[in-house]
Amino acid sequence: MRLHDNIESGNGYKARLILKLTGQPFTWIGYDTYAGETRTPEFLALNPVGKIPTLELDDGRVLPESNAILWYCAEGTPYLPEDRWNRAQVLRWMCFEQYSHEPYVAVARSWQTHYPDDAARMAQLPEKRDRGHEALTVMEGHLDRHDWFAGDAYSIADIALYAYTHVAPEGGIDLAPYKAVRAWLDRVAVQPGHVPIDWTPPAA
Ligand SMILES: N[C@@H](CCC(=O)N[C@@H](CS)C(=O)NCC(=O)O)C(=O)O
Repeated sequence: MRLHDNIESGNGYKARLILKLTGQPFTWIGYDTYAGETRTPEFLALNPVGKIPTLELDDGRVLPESNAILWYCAEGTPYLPEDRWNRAQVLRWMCFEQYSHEPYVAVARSWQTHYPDDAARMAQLPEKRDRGHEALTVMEGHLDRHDWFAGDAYSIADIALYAYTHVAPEGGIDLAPYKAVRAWLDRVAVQPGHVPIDWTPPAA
């Protein structure tokens, strides 16, 4: 498999982490998304949305969307539960991540890191951070009563939410008020096979 990716990306990290945890070999191909490298005709032929992560299977099929990649790579492994209710919980938290978390927590990080001199973006940053805190408050409420997001085990729901939560301070979102979230981040980071966001597979 070939993973089209960007090393800073939390969405890309989800794919890197599940491939590493499940021991699936892959070739890593990096793009500078800020320089428009995913908007070339060649890349758009691969993924018309023009975004990483994009997973290219050995038979030529192409799977975009980080959470779809998580699902595909985790099928048949302990990272995707078999129980019907717990699978629905995985999907529920992944939808929450894409609609109520990533657009704020990830965007605040991206803008603060890459566009600190862009007055229009900086004017919107407080609103992004506020919405990020709303998402973290929801997570704190869940993690106050549970160790994991879906059922009683580490799953791709945790990976989906870990990817941008653990780097939220890079977007000016302080995690100090979220004790249960911080304890969960620590639990994720000590899972066997865990790798940090800037890990890439050794070159073949
Ligand atoms: N919903 C997508 C979002 C992917 C996404 O936003 N990718 C960004 C990097 S994190 C990207 O490729 N941006 C480049 C561009 O839009 O040109 C997913 O979860 O994979």
